[in-house]
Amino acid sequence: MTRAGFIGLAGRPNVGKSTLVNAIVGSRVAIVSMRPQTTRRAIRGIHTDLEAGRQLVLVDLPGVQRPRDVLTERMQKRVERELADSDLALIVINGEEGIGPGDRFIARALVEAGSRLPTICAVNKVDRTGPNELVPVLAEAAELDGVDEVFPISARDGEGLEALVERLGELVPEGPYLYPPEDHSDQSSELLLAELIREQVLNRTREEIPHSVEVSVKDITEREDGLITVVAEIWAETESQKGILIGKGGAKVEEIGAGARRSLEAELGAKVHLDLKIRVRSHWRRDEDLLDRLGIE
Ligand SMILES: Nc1nc2c(ncn2[C@@H]2O[C@H](COP(=O)(O)OP(=O)(O)OP(=O)(O)O)[C@@H](O)[C@H]2O)c(=O)[nH]1
Ligand SMILES: [Mg+2]
Repeated sequence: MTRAGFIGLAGRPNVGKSTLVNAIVGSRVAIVSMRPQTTRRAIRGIHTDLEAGRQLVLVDLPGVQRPRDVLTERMQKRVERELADSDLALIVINGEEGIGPGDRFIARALVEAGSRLPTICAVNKVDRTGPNELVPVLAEAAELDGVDEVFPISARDGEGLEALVERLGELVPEGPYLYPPEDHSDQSSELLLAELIREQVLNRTREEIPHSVEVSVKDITEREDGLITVVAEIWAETESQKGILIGKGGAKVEEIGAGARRSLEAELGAKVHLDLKIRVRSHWRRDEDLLDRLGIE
């Protein structure tokens, strides 16, 4: 009998949830940045171990936060819904910073949601902590409301991941696979490519720009000689943001475009021509219909 289940990832922004999902899946399904609130949708990363007969569906979620606008409100609601539908909860903590009120709030909220999921806590970024700092964090993590077990890990280095995956595999229920074993994610290629472009924007801009930008892929076509053309739009909320994104003499958009093209080429394993336009869509973060269409629901 195989085992398979949904594992909802909960944690503050920036603790390394998406990095962890990519590391367990073994391929890039979710984008990562040093900015908080990188993830906007629920992305399912799929790890299937045919030999062991188990499939982990890791639901990467936006970091838990206090909503500020329709976008973040939707993100927060999505987190709650997804966790309620999961078989297990995986709370991710930043071991370098230690446990704070935000982490306690998340643990308590999971318990109060009532479903009483088996809850594992992963203390991440242990590559940044010395043993003397780590021991008290692990002890505090074990004391968090509802937490059953604690695993020290480094999503970046891979330390501790085998033990964590092994345990998650034991905890998911018996049942058939939920996705075809060869799949890594449930995202469309349009969405994955748009996210890879947005990742370049996040890593190459500052202040309010990362939060104000959304990317939409309009078209992907492959020529006979293998060249893939990707047509995409970067949306800013104001003309002044658009100006920053374009940069002096177009320098910024060129830099973003070059980085994005390399990232798309690595993902697609082909030469890419990226047709990138910057558009203003005022208040897209508050436009309910648009957010629906973007799959941020
Ligand atoms: N040193 C170290 N850095 C890490 C590790 N895991 C993640 N990071 C870094 O932490 C930052 C945030 O990582 P993400 O995976 O985007 O974090 P997240 O929890 O998904 O963030 P949101 O989507 O904003 O909620 C990035 O700069 C990562 O490279 C780790 O194990 N060690
Ligand atoms: Mg993330």
